[in-house]
Amino acid sequence: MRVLVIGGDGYCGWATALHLSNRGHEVGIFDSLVRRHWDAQLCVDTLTPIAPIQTRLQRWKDLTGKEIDLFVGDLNDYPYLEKALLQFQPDAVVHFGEQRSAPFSMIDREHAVLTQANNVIGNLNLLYALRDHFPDCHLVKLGTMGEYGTPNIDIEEGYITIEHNGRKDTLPYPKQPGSFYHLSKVHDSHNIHFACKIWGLRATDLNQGVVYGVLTEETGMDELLINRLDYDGVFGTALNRFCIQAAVGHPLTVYGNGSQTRAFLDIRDTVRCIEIAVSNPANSGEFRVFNQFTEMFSVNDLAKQVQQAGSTLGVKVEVKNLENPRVEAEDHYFNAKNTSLLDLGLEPHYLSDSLLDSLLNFATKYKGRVDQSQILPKVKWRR
Ligand code: NAD
Ligand code: USQ
Repeated sequence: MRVLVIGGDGYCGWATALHLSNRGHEVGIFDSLVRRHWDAQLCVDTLTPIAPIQTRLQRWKDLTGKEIDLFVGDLNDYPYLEKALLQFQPDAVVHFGEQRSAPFSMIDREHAVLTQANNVIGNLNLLYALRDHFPDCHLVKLGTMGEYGTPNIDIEEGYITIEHNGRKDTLPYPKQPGSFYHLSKVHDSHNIHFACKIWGLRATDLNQGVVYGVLTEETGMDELLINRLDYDGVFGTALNRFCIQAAVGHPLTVYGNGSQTRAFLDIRDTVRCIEIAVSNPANSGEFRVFNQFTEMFSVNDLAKQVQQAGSTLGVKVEVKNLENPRVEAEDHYFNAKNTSLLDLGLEPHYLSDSLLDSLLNFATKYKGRVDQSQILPKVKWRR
């Protein structure tokens, strides 16, 4: 299949583009490279030294003989988007190309507006371009488990059947997101659902949990293919941050009492889930929703596991409970379904000691690049 990966220079997108190319798909990357720019603006950097996108792609070609087309442009530049799609002729578009940090979206009004304009309008542009030129193309859109929030009932995959006053219907699952970023994903989901209904587009919304890990089969093939690994207080995510904190001897930054629970998956499962979604397209007019995660952990569970992995490597890991910079429930019910991708053949990589050891070793290898002043959270949700 011809698969265009939007956001293909990012953490999930880069690993996915290489994986799909390795599996024999014709892959194109569309990316504005704005994430590298946001890092520079915030004075933060990935733990791992990532090569320029052109160098990455040249190395991939030299190693495997496989060519990946590159389109450097912004989803919000509609004429460029149309031109790229017409040139590439996709069968499927995988859309990762958004501002994806909750703290970034909560810095101030400008960052909230930037996040929602970038994400919601970019996605809407893509929907129009598909309607006008590729109505049969399968849109695989990255959503987030955070769209659901933490309701006091089980979380279903996108829809819930409700009986009310003697009548019954299957309706979109209620959304209670916890940041202006997570809200942008809810707005995207609504727009995609509506576009499928009125124009007969086909789409899969992948409500992904927090991704951890750095190595995939492909990105591990060469230093020039190395993936990004964020650890700073804005773009770094929980488990990845904890491993890097452990490697540099910084106490693990547990926000609040640490009982807040989230859904997680290994980046090796991210790339596989996308492959599964691409290979099993939604029907025309269908807005399909899969919950993309393999396990649920509280922040305390993660901290304990990193502590244990540290002790087997002789590293003493301290944990520090910080005042929670976010407004979020800490003690809450959390039980989400994730059977759709498993039914389609996903074989999960569960969080294990060996993964934590290798992540810790990886973090130790690059620890000289860590700027400790970027570890503590600086963005607060409250006024
Ligand atoms: P990332 O920041 O590493 O990558 C995103 C890429 O999209 C960047 O290369 C950026 O330059 C590009 N981009 C952003 N806006 C663009 C635009 N308007 N036009 C073109 N390119 C644009 O993020 P990631 O961690 O790889 O996340 C990818 C997607 O997966 C996001 O949509 C995110 O919401 C979702 N997701 C990520 C995680 C996670 O833990 N990392 C978890 C769940 C969902
Ligand atoms: N947390 C800590 N300490 C830290 C970092 C985070 O306790 O140092 C806590 C947060 O308070 C939160 C949880 O860990 O309760 C998850 O935070 P996170 O920063 O790891 O993840 P989040 O902000 O939810 O965002 C990430 C990605 C986002 C994706 C989302 C999936 O950045 O793109 O959408 O994970 S999910 O969480 O399922 O919505």
